[in-house]
Parts: sequence; C-alpha cells; structure tokens
Amino acid sequence: MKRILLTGFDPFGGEQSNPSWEVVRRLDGLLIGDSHQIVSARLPCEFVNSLLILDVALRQHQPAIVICLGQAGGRADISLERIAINVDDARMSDNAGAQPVDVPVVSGGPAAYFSSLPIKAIAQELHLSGIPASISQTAGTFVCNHVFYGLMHMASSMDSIQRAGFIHIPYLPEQAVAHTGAASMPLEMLKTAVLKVLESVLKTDKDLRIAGGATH
Ligand code: PCA
Repeated sequence: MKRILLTGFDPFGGEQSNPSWEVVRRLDGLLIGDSHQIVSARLPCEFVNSLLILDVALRQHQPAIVICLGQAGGRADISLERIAINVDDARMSDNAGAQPVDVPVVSGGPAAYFSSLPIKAIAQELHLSGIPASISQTAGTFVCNHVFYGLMHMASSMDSIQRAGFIHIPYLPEQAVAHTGAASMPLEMLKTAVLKVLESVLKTDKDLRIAGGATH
C-alpha cells in the first residue's frame, strides 16, 4: 500500500481553527482505491518547527504523494499553488514569536521550485465537480510558502516521492462570520475537493495544457 501524506496547520492569527487541519484530519487513514492510503499530519504554524515535523513525517511514512494544505483567509476558492520561492518575509510573528524578514528558506537553495502536482488537471477536475478552484502564482512569503519550499527541497532528494505540492483553502464559514465580506467554503466541500484532487493526481501522468495564468 502506497502512502499519501496530507498535512494541515495549527490555527494562527487569532483564529480558533485552521480549515487545513480540520479537513485533513477527517481523511486520516482513508483508503484511495486499493493502492493508496492517506496519512494526515498536523504542522505547527512556526517557521522552524513546521519543517522539522514535516521532515519526520516524510521519513516515517515514505509517502508517494505529499500535499500540504494551508488557510488563505480571504481567498475565494481552492488555490492550487504553482510555485514556492526561497524567501521568508513575515509581516506578523508565527506561533513561536518568530518573524523572519528577507531570509532564505534554504540557504544556497534554488530561487524557486514548481509544484509537481498536475495543477491544471486538478483545476479542471474540481470545476467539473462544481467546486471553485484556480491556479495561484504565489503562496505568499509566510509559513505556507516556507513549508511548500521546504517540502519541494526535501522531495527533490527523496526518490519515493512521485508528486508533491501545496494547496491553499478558504476560511470555513464559522471563521468567515468574523471577517465581514470574506469568502468561505464548507468543510464537506473542502473534503470532496481534497478527494477530487487525489483522484486527479492518481489518474494524470502529464498535466493538461490549459490557460491558468494571471496578468497581475
Ligand atoms: N496559512 C498560513 C500559514 C499557516 C496557514 O494555514 C500561510 O498562508 O502562510
């Protein structure tokens, strides 16, 4: 049985919950077809410890597929991240009180890594399932980009990992009530979305070539 590692984060920024952990914890242990099983791990919203814990989970589970998820409060849809950049630039402290500014995630590492998830095929699969989704050209410069970059860096030297990437998700409705005008997505839809993402990853060898870019 091959493993699929899904990660979600602790709450941060004054929130009571983080939709990323709420969704992945409900999928822990689930079998996908007869070949893959989901393992879920929780990451602290901390620059240093998030990657230490991710590293342990990668070694422990030797997954074939890794998808890290995080909350992007204010974004309206499932955000399929295209690229991780080698910089931390935090405009607020993480949960450990750290606020790195303009320091590399990995000193001497490449400027960026692309997701190895078939993000265009995933976007199409989600749209066909009636779930709003789009390609995102930036995962920001906070803990999510840090984890995304660290994941891709570690995956580049782990032969067992076939696909890895990062997905941002909107607030849950119960969070959005405290943020007037902010978009949200119910937990059930988020769960379905993650399962559709996995379905798409497993059946796509070569990503589709459909426009998903941005002008700004
Ligand atoms: N979102 C933050 C970090 C943790 C999370 O869920 C981010 O987008 O960087």
